[in-house]
Amino acid sequence: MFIIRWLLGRIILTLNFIFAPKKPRRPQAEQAALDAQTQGLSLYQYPACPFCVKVRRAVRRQGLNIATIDAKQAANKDTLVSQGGKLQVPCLRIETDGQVTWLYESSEIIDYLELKFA
Ligand SMILES: N[C@@H](CCC(=O)N[C@@H](CS)C(=O)NCC(=O)O)C(=O)O
Repeated sequence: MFIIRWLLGRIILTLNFIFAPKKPRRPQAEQAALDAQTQGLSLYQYPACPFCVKVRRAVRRQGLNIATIDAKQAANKDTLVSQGGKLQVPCLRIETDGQVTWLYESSEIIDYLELKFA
């Protein structure tokens, strides 16, 4: 079972690499303004999780720079569970004006980003 999951993960990562979506090209100032808006966002994820890949592709397609946090690492996993509420990735940590919210579900994360930054 572990081998099959590992293999599927490698296939997903390879396909994602080969068919990586194009980042939009923006004027530097526009990108900098966008980066300032996304500074409070971080994506808790696993590298080879298909739902995480889906979100990372959407992030790339939108040309957003959002920090990715590997939830496989014990400290990050603990933070996700204790502050987010459960161990499930992807999860978007949203910090605005000192307030933190945790958004689970890949489709909801993508909808949120499209609504906010499209
Ligand atoms: N419906 C969720 C599914 C997410 C999901 O199943 N994530 C798996 C990883 S692929 C997970 O977090 N499993 C918990 C674990 O690995 O402990 C979504 O679309 O985001």
